Amino acid sequence: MFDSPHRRFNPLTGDWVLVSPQRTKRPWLGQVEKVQPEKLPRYDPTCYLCPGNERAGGIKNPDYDGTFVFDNDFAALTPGPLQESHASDHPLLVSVPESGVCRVVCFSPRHDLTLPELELPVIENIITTWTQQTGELGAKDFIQNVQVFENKGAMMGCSNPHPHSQIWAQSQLPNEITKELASQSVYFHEHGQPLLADYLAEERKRGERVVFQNAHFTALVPFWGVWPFELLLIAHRPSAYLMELTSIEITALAEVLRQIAIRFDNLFETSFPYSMGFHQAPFDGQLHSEWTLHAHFYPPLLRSASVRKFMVGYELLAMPQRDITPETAAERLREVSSIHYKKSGN
Ligand code: H2U
Ligand code: ZN
Repeated sequence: MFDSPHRRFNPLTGDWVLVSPQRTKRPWLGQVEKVQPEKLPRYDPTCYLCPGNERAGGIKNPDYDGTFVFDNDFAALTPGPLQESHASDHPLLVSVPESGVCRVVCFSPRHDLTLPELELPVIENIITTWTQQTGELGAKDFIQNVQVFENKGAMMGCSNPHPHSQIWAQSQLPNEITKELASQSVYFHEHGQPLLADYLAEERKRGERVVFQNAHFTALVPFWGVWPFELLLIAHRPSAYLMELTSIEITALAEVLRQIAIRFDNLFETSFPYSMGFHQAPFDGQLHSEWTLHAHFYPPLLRSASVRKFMVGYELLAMPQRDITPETAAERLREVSSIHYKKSGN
């Protein structure tokens, strides 16, 4: 059915992606090299995230033993209610003020252990920290959106290998949330069901794009995925915010996150780079029955630890394009071992 070029529609954003399955057979002239992973120490005296070390600006980290949260020393947003007015003197030169809070969340004191290498209770603790932070920041009267995300790997612009994530909370909705809110609202209005709940039910019935699932979450390669091994992680129970998760659901989410990260690493036997983040409903005091808590994983690697997908010419100028189909990507992620390659000694 999907052997020839076609477009697929992303109902969450309204965007289209061009899929060219016939191109996966084209000859590859580039190098496919094995990248030797850098062996990191448990503690790095030069790391600004390790316990007890000094950060830029002179603040000293505590001797933390769980997660560690701090205000980003180079925050992209500054807190407080919007003050100055940006009255535009031309309709084509529009700007509005923005305010917010940026934080960094270290996963654990260990400089050398990434998400797939951490034990389940440590991952549960990370989720609990994201949840508490979301609750605290979302409750501020000048905050409308809380974006929890992780950039993993130098390829994704991550500045420090010490495993950490970030939270940017801001006073207005960013582009992706605006698009997803509009699509989910229209769908809910027309069908009386959340868009992602209906999508999830269909994907679980079909199974071909599902990578891993447990009783509370499903990770799948979305039908409209753009990146080769893109994943969408969807909550089974209708929920709009991390704070709605029960302790059982937090454990289930930790298991799915761990499984995704292990399978990613095993695919090319490398510390698999990606940007991931949770999409929660706006913090605007409204009841968001249309929203389903979910996370997106956008990994750039295509065929080895060093060969990545570039979003360049056609993608920048026209629309996203992919060769390997979401169905093939899902199959590959299902087939790899569920035990981390470093642990299994493969
Ligand atoms: P990455 O997740 O992209 O690596 O970003 C790490 C963040 O850490 C980055 O936003 C912040 C940078 O501003 N940072 C500090 O807050 N303090 C420091 O001492 C260095 C980096
Ligand atoms: Zn460190």
